[in-house]
Amino acid sequence: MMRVKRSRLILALVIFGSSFWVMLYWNFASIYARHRNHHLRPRKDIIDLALDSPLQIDEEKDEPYNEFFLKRLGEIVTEEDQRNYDSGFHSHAFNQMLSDKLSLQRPLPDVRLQKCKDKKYPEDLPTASVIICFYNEAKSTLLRTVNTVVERSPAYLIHEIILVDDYSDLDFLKHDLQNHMQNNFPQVKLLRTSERQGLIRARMVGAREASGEVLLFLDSHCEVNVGWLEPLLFAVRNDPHTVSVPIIDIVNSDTFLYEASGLVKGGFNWGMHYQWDPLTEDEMKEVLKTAEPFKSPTMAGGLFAMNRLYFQTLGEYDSGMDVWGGENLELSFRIWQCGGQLVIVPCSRVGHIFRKRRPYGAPKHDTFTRNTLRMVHVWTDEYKKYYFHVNPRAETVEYGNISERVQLREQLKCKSFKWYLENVYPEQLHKLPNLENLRYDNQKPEKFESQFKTVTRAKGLLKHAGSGLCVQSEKTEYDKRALLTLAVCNNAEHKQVWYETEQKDMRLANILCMDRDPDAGPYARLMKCNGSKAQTWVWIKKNTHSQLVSPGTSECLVTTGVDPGALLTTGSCGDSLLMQFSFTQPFQ
Ligand code: UD2
Ligand code: MN
Repeated sequence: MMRVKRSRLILALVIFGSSFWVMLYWNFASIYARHRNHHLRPRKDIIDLALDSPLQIDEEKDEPYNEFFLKRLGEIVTEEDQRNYDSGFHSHAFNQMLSDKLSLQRPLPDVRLQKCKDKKYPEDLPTASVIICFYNEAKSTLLRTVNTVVERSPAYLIHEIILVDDYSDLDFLKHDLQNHMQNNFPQVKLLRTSERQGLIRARMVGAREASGEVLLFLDSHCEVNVGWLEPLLFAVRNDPHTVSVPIIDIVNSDTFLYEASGLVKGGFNWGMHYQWDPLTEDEMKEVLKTAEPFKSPTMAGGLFAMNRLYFQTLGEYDSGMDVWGGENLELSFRIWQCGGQLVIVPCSRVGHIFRKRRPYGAPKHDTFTRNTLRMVHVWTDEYKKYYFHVNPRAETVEYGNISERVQLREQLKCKSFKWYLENVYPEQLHKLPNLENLRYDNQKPEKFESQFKTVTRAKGLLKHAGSGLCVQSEKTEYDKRALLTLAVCNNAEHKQVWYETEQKDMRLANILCMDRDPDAGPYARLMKCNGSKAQTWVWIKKNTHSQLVSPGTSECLVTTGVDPGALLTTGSCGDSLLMQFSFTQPFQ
């Protein structure tokens, strides 16, 4: 009896012992493998081909997405560094000097939800024609876009990569790119427009040349992340009328740090600017639980996958739209109103360099407004009044002939914008601007011609409700970029007396305009009046107080504090006391 028990004990010990060692080995092996993957380096020959002075990276110590590494790499030591840095920002509005030093496929943090890492996709996914349009893109960012697509996608799913050069004039793009592609990326087709078309028509050129089942559009300064492709294609395969969008992570335009974006969906404000909206609590719970695609009212525009034939039958893009802007909302509304759907795929992550300004001009002035007008007139029905309400200047802007697009809408038997708002974007229905209850807290407009022939509607002190202080500037005529501060109210014309004009700007002493241009710095300031959106202000009356909204961004004027000297800026509108103002009669 004892003997039997003892031998069982020994057997158990042996089994336990050996499985312990096997497990230990597996653990180490997988940690090692992960470690190696983590330091996965791009093929050196690819780096060498792409960059004039390839970067030496110590694989074990340096991680190109690590903040300290990037800081060190981006250090400006010599005067030449400084010149490169400046000229890079000038031409591309990002840190080209740093980009040029990074490899074409640096390791990126895998920022997917844990659930995504376990998902499996069928092998018979549709193939993709990746379409990348560019105008004067920097060499390193363009090649990094192409290279990450090639290296981070299963080759059999990439039917082709189509580059559309929208009539760039940079040397490398004009002369060497074709050869470079032939030698290094044979799956790339390079097309050129015969004159500058703008990104919207350039994409149509690419799409018409494509023959893959799915069109996959990318901007020319992206880095696709691990596993990006399959979930996008899977969503389209399951329903060809579904258009899928990855989560667009942020490649910081100055530091090139890769930052994960939150789980948000696409919306818009009544200036018809795209905006990111939070998920509802239920949506968020569901996404965290399943990591499945979720519906989005709009898309940012640059990155999406769409069945090629569906893109055609849905009317491609509006070819009357120029250069930049508006096409993303147009396509979003068209998809939803004409029977399709738009989803964001949380398991697909693509980094994109978000820039603070666009580094290129347009042959025609302000294409955003013109394109948006085309969209508004075709798709938004009676709701267009809200657009004109926040953007009154647009009423006089010419937008060309839209009859073909109106016909398209009829032919596709698309639903109304009311249906869209009620069913796809109900949040926005609750936030309609109040057309009646605008401006003027306590006075009737008083009309008179100013020296600039603008019509003044009201004149007064801009009083901050929270502090009882008034918005003022010390120096008007002398410093055209003076900041605005809170100060004890007084009647000094050149410091605190504001004139609100028919053009909806706010002029101090009827001379300089209140301006909130994010490119000019973090605060509101005085500037020479120029009729821009940054100088347009609209009063919105809330229950007990008023807010001054900048319709360009839909943000509200807000103070940084309640003491004299606090600065003025803008921020997301809310109920904060710091955002409450009144326009009161002077001299009281
Ligand atoms: C966003 C979109 C962009 C587009 C735009 C609205 C993302 C990440 N980006 O602006 O794709 O939908 O909103 O129109 O959602 N380009 C040309 N020809 C031109 C001008 C630009 O080919 O005349 C290229 C450009 O090189 C780039 C792409 O079009 O690859 C988008 O331009 P962008 O990066 O300046 O636009 P972005 O990201 O500010
Ligand atoms: Mn872009």
